[in-house]
Amino acid sequence: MNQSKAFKYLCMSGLLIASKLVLAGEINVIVTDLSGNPLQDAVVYAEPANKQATTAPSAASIEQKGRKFIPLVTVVQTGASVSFPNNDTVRHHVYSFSPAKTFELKLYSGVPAAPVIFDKSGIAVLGCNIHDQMIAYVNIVDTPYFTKTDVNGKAKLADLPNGSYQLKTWHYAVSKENYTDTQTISVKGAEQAAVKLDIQANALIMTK
Ligand SMILES: [Cu+2]
Repeated sequence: MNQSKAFKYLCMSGLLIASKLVLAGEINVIVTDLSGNPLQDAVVYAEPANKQATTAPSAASIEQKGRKFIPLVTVVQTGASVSFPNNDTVRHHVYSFSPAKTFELKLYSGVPAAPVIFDKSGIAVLGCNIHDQMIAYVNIVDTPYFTKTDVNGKAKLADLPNGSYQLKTWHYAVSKENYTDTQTISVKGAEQAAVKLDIQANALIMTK
């Protein structure tokens, strides 16, 4: 390779690296109630306008401990398998009657042999037949770009290819059942979004 060719080669690889950096967009989201109080455990996800090559869904786990489901809210991509390890000394009987996923894990201790596959998008509400106070939510989404808000109501969707997205936000305490806030957002770099949800304050569950 002569000098000018080597220079061209260097320039091209530099451009490749630069274009990769530019392509990695993100959305920083803050979710509050109508009075501006931050909402923890809101599910935030971005659906690309142009469907990307599908990414295999990651598995998840919802533990039972202290007669609670941990975590309270889980978000998975459609097709994900979820295991339900029982780490209590009492037995649990986990079920969901939700159309998004109807299933039952009859009275068991330890880890059930087979995980549950959440093969349809939507929201599944989980309960336990023995312990009425036990509740958990699984939001099944058709995109690999999803997360949950932290205690400050903040969430970051990172590594998004540039383009147009439907940014969707859901919270289990929202007044209108299964309401999902939707806004269109164009991702070119580090984007910001604010979402206000009409929630029932008395429906908030303390996880700490
Ligand atoms: Cu139970």
